[in-house]
Amino acid sequence: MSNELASRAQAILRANDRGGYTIPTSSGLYPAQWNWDSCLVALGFAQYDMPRAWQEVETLFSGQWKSGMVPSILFHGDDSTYFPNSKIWQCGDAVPSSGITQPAVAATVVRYLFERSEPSEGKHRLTRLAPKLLASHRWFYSARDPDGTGLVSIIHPWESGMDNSPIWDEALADVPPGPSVAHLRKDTSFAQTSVRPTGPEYDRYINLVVSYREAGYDPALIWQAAPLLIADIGFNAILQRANHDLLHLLRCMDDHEAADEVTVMISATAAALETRWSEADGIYCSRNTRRGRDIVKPGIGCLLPVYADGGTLARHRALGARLEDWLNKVTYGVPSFEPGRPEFEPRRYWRGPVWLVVNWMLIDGLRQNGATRLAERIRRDSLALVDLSGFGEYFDPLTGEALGGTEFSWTAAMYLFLRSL
Ligand code: 9WN
Repeated sequence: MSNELASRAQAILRANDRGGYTIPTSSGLYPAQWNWDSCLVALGFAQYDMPRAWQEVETLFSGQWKSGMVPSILFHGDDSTYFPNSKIWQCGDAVPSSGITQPAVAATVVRYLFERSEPSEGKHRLTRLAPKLLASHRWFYSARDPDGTGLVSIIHPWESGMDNSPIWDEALADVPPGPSVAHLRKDTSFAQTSVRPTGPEYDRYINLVVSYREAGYDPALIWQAAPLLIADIGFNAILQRANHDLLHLLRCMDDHEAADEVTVMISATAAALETRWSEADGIYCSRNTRRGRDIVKPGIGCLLPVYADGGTLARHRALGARLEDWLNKVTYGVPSFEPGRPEFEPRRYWRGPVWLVVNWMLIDGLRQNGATRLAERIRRDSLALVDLSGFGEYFDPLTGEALGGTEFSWTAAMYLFLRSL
């Protein structure tokens, strides 16, 4: 572990700081505030500047919609190098934003900050944030699980944060492509086309945006008509973990009524997650809610119940064994999709590359479940990747090469955070 790399990581966070929020990379690829990036970046700031860590999350919540939804992107400034930018989305209550959300890591991060802050400072910050966190969890269940199944559905692959995972392939193929947007894409000017989502995927991503814009971003209309609706295991596991952390925070504040409400969410999701375990496949399966079909594909999200703490110990062991098998097939873990499968592409975005933010979730979950040796293996791989290739957006699990955007905020933050563990 090098102090020089830690200084570089801090320099990246400084360079990507836009005053109260951090853009994912200064390369032009992502010139706005992203939801889960910001929360995870706060874990990096927390290693040396706690007020700045809090501020990152507070700025994100300044863009929360009245409905409770926290958008996936807040466009605070010039967004002309991004497509689709605020002109395409045409929404946002307090701040121009996207009209969809991202994985619910905020409560988990706020708990981390709270537990490491000076008590009166932590309490002061939490008192302002807790009602917002609660509103966002309420929104997840009311807007995205109106039938009360215990599992929320995403309406766009971008909501998962794992944009082009093979998990979405079938559901995305059902989405009409709409007009080609190849000439409007900006991402491929900043990163190689071969490591980004494909043209047909992008056309559908944008066609989904247009259909939600036309529905006025109304949750009820979207629930009825969304061309893509998926109850994803990874997304629900992250939410469930955040439910547990939110419950803890509410108890610390003696807010028993709100704590009871979150307990109900936890019970419903815990029961529902267990129904998604497939003994035959040895994984938790996502579900195509729109089609009423299981998605039996081993993406990294299927391992995240270890982080949610929702499964039984036996299943955690099975997940650990599966994870170890993946690690034995690559040089650096953890690949974002099971190696050896036909869909596995080691260099293409969420179809195989390693992402340190998900590595952290697995490390944390494994440690909680006593699998410290495996957790340490993933932590070592994560730090070694940065040592070898720098602060890329994601990494080839076979060669360790850094791919996508450069000088990436969440990779820098994870380096600082993981070296502290
Ligand atoms: C769409 C910012 C974001 C991450 C996502 C990652 C990628 C955006 C894009 O970049 O998604 O939200 O345009 O490709 O998949 O996880 O939050 O870093």
